Amino acid sequence: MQLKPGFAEEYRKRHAAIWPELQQLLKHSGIHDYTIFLDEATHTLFAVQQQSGTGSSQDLGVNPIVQRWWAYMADIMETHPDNSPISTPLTEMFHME
Ligand code: RM4
Repeated sequence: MQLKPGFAEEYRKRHAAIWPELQQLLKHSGIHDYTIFLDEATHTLFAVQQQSGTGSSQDLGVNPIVQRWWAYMADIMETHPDNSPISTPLTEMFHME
């Protein structure tokens, strides 16, 4: 995902206060060990998560809680017209248990 320049602290602050209902939805959807990193040079947000359900956090856009969260975050992120974050799925190149 992509952060707008200058909003790193605001992004961190908002996520430190993530809505309990969103956190509960993510967990109940099988998302855990979810971390988001920032490449400060390019403002790229790299999200990594474990998925024990049928999809990722980005597949939850039909849920009103996620729609409200995406609308809340849209002022500091690069988004599609529906406020969903513009994101690029990455190709796994190496994994070691
Ligand atoms: C991110 C983005 C993701 C959401 C996390 C919690 O900024 O909105 O879609 O899963 O926050």
